Amino acid sequence: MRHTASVLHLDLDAFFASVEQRDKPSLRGKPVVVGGIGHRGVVATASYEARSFGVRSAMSAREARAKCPHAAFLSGRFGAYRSASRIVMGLMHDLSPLVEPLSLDEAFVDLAAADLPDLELDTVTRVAADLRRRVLEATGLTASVGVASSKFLAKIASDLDKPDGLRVIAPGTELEVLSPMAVRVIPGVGPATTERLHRVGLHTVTELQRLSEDELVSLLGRAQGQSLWALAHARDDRPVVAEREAKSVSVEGTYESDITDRKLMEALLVRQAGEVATRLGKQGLSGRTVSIKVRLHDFTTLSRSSTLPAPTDDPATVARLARTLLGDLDTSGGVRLLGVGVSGLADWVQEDLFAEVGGVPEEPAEPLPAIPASVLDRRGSYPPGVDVVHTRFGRGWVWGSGRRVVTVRFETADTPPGPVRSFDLADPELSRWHEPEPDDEVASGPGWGAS
Ligand code: TTP
Ligand code: MG
Repeated sequence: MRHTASVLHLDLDAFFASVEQRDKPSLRGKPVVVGGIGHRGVVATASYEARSFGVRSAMSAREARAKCPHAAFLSGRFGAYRSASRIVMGLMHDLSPLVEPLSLDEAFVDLAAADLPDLELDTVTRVAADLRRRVLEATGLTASVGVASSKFLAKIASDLDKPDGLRVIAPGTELEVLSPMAVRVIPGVGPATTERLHRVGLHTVTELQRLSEDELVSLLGRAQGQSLWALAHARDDRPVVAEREAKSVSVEGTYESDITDRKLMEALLVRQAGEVATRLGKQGLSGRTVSIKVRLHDFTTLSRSSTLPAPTDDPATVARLARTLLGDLDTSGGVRLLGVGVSGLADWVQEDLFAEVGGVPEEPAEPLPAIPASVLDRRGSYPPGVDVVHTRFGRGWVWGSGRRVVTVRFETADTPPGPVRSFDLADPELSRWHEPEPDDEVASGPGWGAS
């Protein structure tokens, strides 16, 4: 714990749903649910209006529909979420070189590494308010911000006035804020530990504080007991760790219907590996680390990577590693996104690498299936919420589709709520519209480009 409130935590409010309300004026102030909307779908997030009906992240779409049948159920637009995230992360980097992203919509900023006259409460409060204002101006999204003397308290603080809140916990008052809270606010206290603590009558942090460190260790084991004891006393010295610069070249694809056929997944990875290798070749680059990214039907996103002894730009090598990495993942529920990336880039290739090291498994003998055109062609597919453009009516979003009819609401972030019109699914004047992404073939971070 520091003597100054110099750790800032920012978390965007109802992130995916807020991006949807920003870009779809007719949904502002209304219940919106984003996630897998099919029969096995799971809610990724819900707008605060939908939350008031009891809709929550990770709930099944079916339950969400029962609780809030009049909500707009949208399938998600990751390109739009990614570009909003990039802008917000950039604003935090403008403030301090030490930014630690936790997810697309959440990060810690170390204000002690920022160029500020001092770290007095007035100063950090002004800086936090400025940051919230800049985020709103640049993205149209509200962020909740907390500032405190440690990561743990800063994260608690950002939740205190959520949504659209700002809370600064003055150094010296940490225990006042923390003690009355429920034990589950402590990182590492999940449902199982909460249940265990409840069974011995421990519900609040105050109650935890009455136990000695040894008592907590005997209850929960050494590692968890010690960490819980420290956090219950607001002791947290974890530093803000800046994300490492990780240049990469990557390709990914999202698929309209979940892919369950393992061989088809492998065929898609092989195709993407080829595209990644082509991009590497064009830029005269090679890389040591091959990664795959898999988003399951319930929006859980997994990644796996494997590092070679020396850089490669060989499509077959990238493909073989990607297929091997897929082998470690349980994809039986189906996947909606696959991606292949190469990082650890160098501007040279070691020739004939695997003749020497033999580090990559042999190509499996079984041939892969051809990829059906329908998997790759998204032009004729209109899940609810996606952006479209009509040659005469302009830009809009899919309100619903079925029985060969697509219904579109013609509006964008910059227009008033717009009219709804229906079209034949095969109408040649109607097509999907994709936000132009910045040139991120060589991107910072995981840097997944679109395929
Ligand atoms: P959160 O910050 O946990 O949630 P949120 O931003 O929607 O709402 P708030 O912070 O106001 O409570 O997660 C950020 C985004 O991550 C969220 O908009 C959607 C996505 N997400 C999932 O895809 N699945 C999940 O289970 C969760 C919790 C979030
Ligand atoms: Mg959030």
